[in-house]
Amino acid sequence: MGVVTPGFHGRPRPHGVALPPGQYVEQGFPVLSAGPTPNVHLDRWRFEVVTERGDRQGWTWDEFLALPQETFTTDIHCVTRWSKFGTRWTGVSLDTLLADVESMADYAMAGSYGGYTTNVPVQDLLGGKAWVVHAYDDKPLPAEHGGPARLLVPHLYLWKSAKWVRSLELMLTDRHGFWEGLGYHDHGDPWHEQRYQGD
Ligand SMILES: Nc1nc2c(c(=O)[nH]1)N[C@H]1C(S)=C(S)[C@@H](COP(=O)(O)O)O[C@H]1N2
Ligand SMILES: [Mo]
Repeated sequence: MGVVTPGFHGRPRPHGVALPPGQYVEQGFPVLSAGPTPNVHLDRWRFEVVTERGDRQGWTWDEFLALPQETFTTDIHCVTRWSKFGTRWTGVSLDTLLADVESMADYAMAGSYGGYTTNVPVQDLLGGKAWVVHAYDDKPLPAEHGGPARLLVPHLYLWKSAKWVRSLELMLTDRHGFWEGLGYHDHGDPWHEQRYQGD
């Protein structure tokens, strides 16, 4: 019928089902950065995977864009208690980026241009759960939200989704990233309110 219902966005959400505990729904898209927004030139951009043996596999911007791309819609959840429903992204699955990488590692450290780091279990990066994204709402990802490209692990709190991502280091033993070293959780599952170490 083509009827547009004002104020209605996305699929119906039974009360309490899609919002993790302690979160509220945010209509805007807040920017949370621990430092200045780095200016990353596309001709010098690289994304690199480093294994526990020191083997490296990297992509230039053109090589990265030539990989199979996925466009998907997902909810995101920030530990500062805002959640945003129905965000639309385009990027490359970590399943694709790790397909030819030989590793026994259970842990990964994402590293960003500008120096931010965050640790994520490898299990949370595989199985269609994580991407390196370069478009938001079908437009190039704005720099303040992590452009040219950011990690997106939407089933974990958003601090795990490193903006301006540059590398993924695979590790046999876990280490703390930036916020984890300041007391935030190593896993960060919003459905289990894993906000701080010990939660
Ligand atoms: N490189 C980098 N990535 C980062 C951060 C940061 O400070 N630097 N902040 C994290 C935090 S705490 C959150 S909540 C999200 C915020 O993403 P947004 O600014 O696109 O909302 O980015 C995460 N990724
Ligand atoms: Mo955050």
